[in-house]
Amino acid sequence: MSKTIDDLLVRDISRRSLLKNSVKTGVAITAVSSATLPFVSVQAEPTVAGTPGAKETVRHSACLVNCGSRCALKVIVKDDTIVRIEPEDCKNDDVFGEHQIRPCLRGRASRWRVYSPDRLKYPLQRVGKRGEGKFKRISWQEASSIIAKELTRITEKYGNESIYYNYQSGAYYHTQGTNAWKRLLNLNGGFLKYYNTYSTAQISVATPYTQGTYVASHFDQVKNSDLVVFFGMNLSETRMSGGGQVEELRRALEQSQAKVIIIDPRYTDSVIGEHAEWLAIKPTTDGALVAGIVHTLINENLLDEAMINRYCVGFDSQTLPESAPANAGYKDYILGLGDDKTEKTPEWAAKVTGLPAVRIRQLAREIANAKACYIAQGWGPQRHANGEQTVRAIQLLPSLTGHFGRPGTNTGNWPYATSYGVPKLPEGTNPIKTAIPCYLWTTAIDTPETITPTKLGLRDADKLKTGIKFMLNQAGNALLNQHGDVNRTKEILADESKCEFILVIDNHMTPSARFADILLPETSYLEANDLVDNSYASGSHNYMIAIQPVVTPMWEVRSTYDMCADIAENLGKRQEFTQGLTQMQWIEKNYAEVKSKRTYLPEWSVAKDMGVIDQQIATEKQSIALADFRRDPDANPIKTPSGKVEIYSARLADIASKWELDSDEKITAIPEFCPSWESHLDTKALEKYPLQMIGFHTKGRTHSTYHPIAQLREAVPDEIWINPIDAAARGIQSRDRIQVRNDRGIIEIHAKVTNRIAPGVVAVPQGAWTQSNNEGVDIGGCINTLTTLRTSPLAKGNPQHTNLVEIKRI
Ligand SMILES: Nc1nc2c(c(=O)[nH]1)N[C@H]1C(S)=C(S)[C@@H](COP(=O)(O)OP(=O)(O)OC[C@H]3O[C@@H](n4cnc5c(=O)[nH]c(N)nc54)[C@H](O)[C@@H]3O)O[C@H]1N2
Ligand SMILES: Nc1nc2c(c(=O)[nH]1)N[C@H]1C(S)=C(S)[C@@H](COP(=O)(O)OP(=O)(O)OC[C@H]3O[C@@H](n4cnc5c(=O)[nH]c(N)nc54)[C@H](O)[C@@H]3O)O[C@H]1N2
Ligand code: SF4
Ligand SMILES: [Mo]
Repeated sequence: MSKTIDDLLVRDISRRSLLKNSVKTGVAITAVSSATLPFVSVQAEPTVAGTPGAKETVRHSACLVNCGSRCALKVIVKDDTIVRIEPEDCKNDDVFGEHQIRPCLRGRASRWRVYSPDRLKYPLQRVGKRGEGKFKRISWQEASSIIAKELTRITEKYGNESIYYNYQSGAYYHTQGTNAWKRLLNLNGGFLKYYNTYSTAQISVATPYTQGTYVASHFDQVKNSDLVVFFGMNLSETRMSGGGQVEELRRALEQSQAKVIIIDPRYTDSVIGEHAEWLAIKPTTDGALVAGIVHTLINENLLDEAMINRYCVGFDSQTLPESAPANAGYKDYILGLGDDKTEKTPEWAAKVTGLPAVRIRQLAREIANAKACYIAQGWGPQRHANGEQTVRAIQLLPSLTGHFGRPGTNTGNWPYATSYGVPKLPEGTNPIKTAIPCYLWTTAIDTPETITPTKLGLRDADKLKTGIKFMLNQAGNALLNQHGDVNRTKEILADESKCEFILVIDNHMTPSARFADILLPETSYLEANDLVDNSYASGSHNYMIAIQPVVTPMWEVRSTYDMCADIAENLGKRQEFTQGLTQMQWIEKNYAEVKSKRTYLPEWSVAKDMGVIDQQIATEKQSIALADFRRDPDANPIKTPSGKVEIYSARLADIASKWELDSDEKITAIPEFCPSWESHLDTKALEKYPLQMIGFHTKGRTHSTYHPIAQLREAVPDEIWINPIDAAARGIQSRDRIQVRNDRGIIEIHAKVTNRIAPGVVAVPQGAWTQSNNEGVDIGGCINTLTTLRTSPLAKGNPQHTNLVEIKRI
């Protein structure tokens, strides 16, 4: 008889284990109806039962989610139960680098993730239709053997290129998780690769054409700036850690008191936190704003063209490559001498962007007259259908105005972190070289023959042999929730003749987990051992944290290191996988490697119980991007073919002539503004769906992680932001329940009527768990029910912020 997850959680547990677990956590027996599962589940307060007089002890962990930060957690435990979570102590909060790596509201709430009724407790095998959410409990031995058999069967039948490790970012372990799985798959002969990420597809593909490599100055440099211009950069929500960039920027601004201007369709928390001026731009139009700015700079003689020609090619016709047609430079484009014969005056830009022409002119003068202007873009502006153009246009501004390679300046990009340098479990080498853009995995299941190099960006092969047949989804919810077009994705996944096997490993019964054939429960990071680096967004601040299980891992949850070792054994490769080491021994080995370079560190026997072991700040030299290039561009060329900033890219001109593009798509040699499909300039689509809808990364979650925590849902409610003008036209008030629709689906969500969003634009916090009602309406309010599987022209990246919708009150 098939069983639902309710049966498993409630009825299948023996009375004995039920009692044992409920004593331990107080929540294990909470019933979770599968009908309400993806939504907010009722949570019970973990009760501290057991030994009378038990003492509180302190244990150390870290929050390993993908918010770019990495916060140390001081966990107060009593009788093997987490009582509360505090920030770690610090040496001296006044000193940058000795300061507190303060966790945000999510990290502080993470005991609720551990004790959530949605926790996966045992290995499960699907018994109903795929996606239905019906599973039976199996043993770890059975699970390992089934996985090894399927891996062997599918590899033998279709080849290793049919095995796929899906994009994911749920837990940045060093010795379990991703590295363990990839190590296992590599031992099995490899797997189909992907390139890009859901975060930065457009910026990572477009940047090399203009700047050679992606580089940026640490925010610390803002201490030397007098002006800061941010395009869609919302550090106050996306970098909330005390060990992250919001803290670095705050300290730098305190020193320089620089003026901050933030260009964003929303008046974000950062506008408030940075005392900034807000310019409410329409989504997808930053490239037009840049053009309007450059028009003013030319018109008012504010550019040093000799300087520009020293560092850049393709601004004017003098520096165009030979292959370029006449009048193909950016200056000609701006002055209306290019193909489109349109002068990019501030008045032209005002019509496109929604910003006043007078403010565009003023902004140009402010940037030109600044002593050191720090220009950066978040990744929201590029997560669009014309994102590549936006990226390159913003990158032009520092080059044209000379605000690069000097103290207080930047490159137009968002800096990463200087990492501390903690090693990871080696992945091994993947013999398969073929790679697809990560957003196209659904296409690689459904219509693999359509993925070619010139149509959909296939790399290192002319076509795919079979498409994806085995899907491995570890610590990710992009099998459904975080991917585009949820309704279409469900159909593709449900077809068992296409993708034949789906393995999911998670902590929670997420919308993706429900599509698993085998579903495995991993430890949460509060139950794991590891040694971890600061993450990619801590800026110049870098550090190393030892994490330890703060409580005994509950139920049958396990580290994926041990799971992979067992599967390897079934494949006859245990020794090759482990090299005779336990996970703990790998951790010790990694520490020894770090200590060999930093001899001042304590012995591991001491370090393993310290939580934060060491904190450092990058040197000034590491902090200013392009400093050598600025000083002497001939001696220190950047990594473009010309060695200079390529405003005109001959490589892009070549791609544009060879790739197959749709009639509404464009790749151009210079970063001209290309109106986007499904934007306010797509007049045909606009008739049916008159509002532009963007998503944003909310402080209430990290993507979909932390979603089922009721306290967070109450503190940061999921609401769609609507301007009062658009709300009044539809009779909508704050807290009204509304439907948002387009051809791909319908979601329900509460309204937030606010002047904090530009008219004509609505914004939905991304990451809410999708949940369909009987009519197919997503009452969970997941934005990806409305997003598209179409990709951007050059990067073939996810345009998840480019959507047109209509809304109505229910
Ligand atoms: N709290 C929290 N923090 C996170 C995450 C999270 O889920 N929650 N996710 C982490 C991850 S993995 C990533 S990749 C980063 C994401 O960081 P980003 O990609 O930068 O975050 P977004 O919120 O998507 O976009 C940033 C801002 O861009 C604005 N924006 C959207 N479209 C446009 C446009 O066309 N032009 C301009 N000028 N602005 C635009 C949005 O309103 C938003 O305020 O955040 C990381 N940090
Ligand atoms: N519409 C829209 N969609 C977006 C975005 C957007 O801006 N708009 N942003 C995109 C971006 S930038 C990103 S990076 C992706 C992120 O997408 P994902 O990488 O899928 O991130 P999460 O949704 O946080 O899913 C992480 C999963 O890991 C699980 N997890 C957490 N800890 C552990 C652990 O220790 N072990 C295991 N096995 N599992 C664990 C969590 O329960 C969760 O299900 O989403 C993308 N999707
Ligand atoms: S979600 Fe990010 S900022 Fe918040 S505690 Fe975790 S690592 Fe720190
Ligand atoms: Mo991301």
